[in-house]
Amino acid sequence: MSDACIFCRIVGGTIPATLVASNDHAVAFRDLHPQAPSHLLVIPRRHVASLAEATDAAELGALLLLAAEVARSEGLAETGYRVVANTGNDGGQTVHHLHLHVLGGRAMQWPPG
Ligand code: IU
Repeated sequence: MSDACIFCRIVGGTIPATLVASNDHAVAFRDLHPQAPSHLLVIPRRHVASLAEATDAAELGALLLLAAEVARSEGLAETGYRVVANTGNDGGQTVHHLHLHVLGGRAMQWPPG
């Protein structure tokens, strides 16, 4: 937990967010600037700076399972969706607390920009 980290503060409840689901390891909430009709972020409760620093397989599994759970609850399981972990500068990561984007509700393009 880091007071300087905005996502740690969302986990701690000192910054508001629209929470949609959680499990022992992870919390899911709506992205403040949605890039698709459904755009959620799934983050570990623990501060992990990025996927490159992740070491705990149970934690990563819990993140992915929560991503699939929120995709189902958003009604995306039939049509499909995208899960993205922007990692580091070239990956486009701007918040340095590991997060999975869950995007759906429209057809995605490939390759991403
Ligand atoms: P990125 O992969 O690190 O670029 O994604 C960070 C995301 O966090 C981005 O989509 C922001 O809109 C989102 N976000 C948020 O939902 N709430 C916040 O308080 C902040 C960023 I700061």
